[in-house]
Amino acid sequence: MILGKEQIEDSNQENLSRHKKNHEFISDQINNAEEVIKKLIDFQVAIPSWALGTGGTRFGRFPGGGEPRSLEEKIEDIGLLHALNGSSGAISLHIPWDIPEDSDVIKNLAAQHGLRFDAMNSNTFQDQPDQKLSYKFGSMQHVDKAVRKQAVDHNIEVIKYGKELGSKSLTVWLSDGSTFPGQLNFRKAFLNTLESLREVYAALPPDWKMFVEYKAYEPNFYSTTVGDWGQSLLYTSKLGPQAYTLVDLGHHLPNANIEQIVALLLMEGKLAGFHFNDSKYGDDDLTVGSIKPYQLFLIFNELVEGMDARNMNHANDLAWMIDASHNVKDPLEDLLQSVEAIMIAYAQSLILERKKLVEAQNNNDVVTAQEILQKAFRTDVRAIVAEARLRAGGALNPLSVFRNEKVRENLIKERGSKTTATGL
Ligand SMILES: [Mn+2]
Repeated sequence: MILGKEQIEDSNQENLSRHKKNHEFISDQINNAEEVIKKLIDFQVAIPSWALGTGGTRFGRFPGGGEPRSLEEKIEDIGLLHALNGSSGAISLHIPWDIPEDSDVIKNLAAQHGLRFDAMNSNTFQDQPDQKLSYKFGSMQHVDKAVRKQAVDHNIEVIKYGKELGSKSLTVWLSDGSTFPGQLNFRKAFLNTLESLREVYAALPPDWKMFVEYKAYEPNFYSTTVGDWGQSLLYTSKLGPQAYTLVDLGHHLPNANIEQIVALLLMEGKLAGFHFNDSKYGDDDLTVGSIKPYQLFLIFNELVEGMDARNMNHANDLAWMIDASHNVKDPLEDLLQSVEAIMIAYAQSLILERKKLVEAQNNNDVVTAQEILQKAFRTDVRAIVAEARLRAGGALNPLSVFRNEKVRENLIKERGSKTTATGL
């Protein structure tokens, strides 16, 4: 299914006069509205190819129907999102779930939808049907050199697919670790992993980046071999200038100060980018901004401050991606909500009175510092975000267009009600 420009424009016409009022109101309150809108238009969030089907838990999976059956249909789904919000102009692939059979065809199809290929993701956390050696006890950390080599070769193959598609980065997330004390020698596991990562790093094209993602626990519940940002930074520092640490919001122990982690990684020039999601307890699967929107804002505040301090381009110098997958919502509606939450937090951090904040910090004026942060966070910037969408050719209200145009019903008609997308 392809959403026509007229369908979106018709819906925008209906909402236009109310939007104009809201937009004028907010533009009067802040002094950099035009600058914010330009930055919002440039800002694109990559959609992962594995988040387009209903996610499962270990207790079950409840597909909602009309799920994409192929990489082509996944691209079509992301094209729908991008047509609606103008901010989902990139796709991140997981290999081997989404091996492109003909890269040129896939590349052209993506280009037709205005999409580029963001980071490529390898997978050594599952055994594939035709796989020789098992990852049951880890991949790059494995005690058996042959298993480590298999994991390295897989990552090098992922780079090859990425090169064909025009991607410029590889994300390595390892589930390696241990479930019980005594299972693993921590030092040997680290050194094996480092050696394996070095072999993959050596295969990177010169204009590529390698992202090393960390996760505190799950699927291993005693230790994880890339368990936190310190361990990731240790690997990426040893690997070299093309290696960066990737932050996934849901991969921390409860109450971790993620905004501080972000500030320090940025300072060191070692922040790769983000996997956005949210969580109440210890998962990494809920819709961005659904539980802790203030935390999301505080993170964006550090991102903007830190990127500006290094003269970085907000849109291109870091990788922005959603990484969430759960059981109960329409995945496309969920992704629209996540992108909206990201754009709101970004806009709020752009309107923050930064000079005044520095002044308050230098005067140890804690009250004013908090007031400045919360003033930005409590400003309703939705009309600014909507204006950016409108100017980018998207919908003022993406969710209502999605529902009014019966997108899911159409996808079910086209693909059937019993389809299951590859992924989690
Ligand atoms: Mn992730």
